[in-house]
Amino acid sequence: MSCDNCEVQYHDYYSENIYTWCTNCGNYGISAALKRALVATSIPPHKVLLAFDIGCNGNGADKIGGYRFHGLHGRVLPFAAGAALANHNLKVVASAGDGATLSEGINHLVHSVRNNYNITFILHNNGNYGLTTGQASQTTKKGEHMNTSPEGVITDSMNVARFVMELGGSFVARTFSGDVHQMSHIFEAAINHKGFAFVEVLQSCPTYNKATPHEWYMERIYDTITIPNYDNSNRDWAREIATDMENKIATGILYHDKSKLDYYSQLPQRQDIQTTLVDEVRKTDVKDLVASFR
Ligand SMILES: Cc1ncc(C[n+]2csc(CCOP(=O)(O)OP(=O)(O)O)c2C)c(N)n1
Repeated sequence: MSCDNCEVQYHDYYSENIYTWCTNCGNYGISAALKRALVATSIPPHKVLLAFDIGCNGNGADKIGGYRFHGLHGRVLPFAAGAALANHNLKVVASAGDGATLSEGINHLVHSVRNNYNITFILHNNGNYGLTTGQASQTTKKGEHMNTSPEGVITDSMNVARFVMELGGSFVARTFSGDVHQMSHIFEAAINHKGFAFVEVLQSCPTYNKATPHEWYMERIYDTITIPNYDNSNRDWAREIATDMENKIATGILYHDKSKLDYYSQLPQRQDIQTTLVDEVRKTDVKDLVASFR
């Protein structure tokens, strides 16, 4: 569908490709919630770029309509940020695993948060490197027995939502792959946020992460809407509730700073310019420049 004013429907994001994830993988729910959020925000497929990292999460790249990119492990964020800066008429939603994001790509996470690029980032946190068959990641629980740590993981697990808050993230949410309803609403809010919207999805991995199955999360998660008078513009409060990852795990939009300006909006040289960088490059004749290298 390429009509700008047509009503966006769920089947506009349909893909005929067959899913290859394991039975009960959290990626099914995440993929469905993303489609629902794109429909709810009335974004037609030709107005969105869905950028995927490498991993089980990335195998969702051809299971959805729209412009899609499937890149290098750990590098989805610089690609997504570049696309958003070059063409701010496109909504950009990037997805990646915890392995990619918190190891090879952690520098990109840090600077994407700091720069507040106008993108939505969905972290598929299944607590391991799924596609390469269950090595420990930075969010694997301490003590868990994994393929590369048969005696148990000896390092502390990382609290990534708190990490992003400490970096000054403007939108920090946490949700659960088993709750498509909550995920859809959070993705929708993230897409509507102007700036870097970080969404951690606690994802069950039934094949390789035996410590935190679907049921483990079901017994522990709660929604911040159940906290009386919870104010998600209060960063100290958000930090406090984001800390516990063992007993009572907070989900919802944990922190939201609506006043922080995104990167592009702060560039004085781009103020009042209606064209995108993509338009401008298209209009530039580079023949002479190229000839100068011969
Ligand atoms: C630069 C690079 N490093 C490593 C790999 C190998 N590799 C492919 S998928 C993967 C694990 C992915 O784990 P994660 O990012 O957590 O995503 P998941 O599969 O769990 O969704 C690795 C290490 C690669 N393809 N490219």
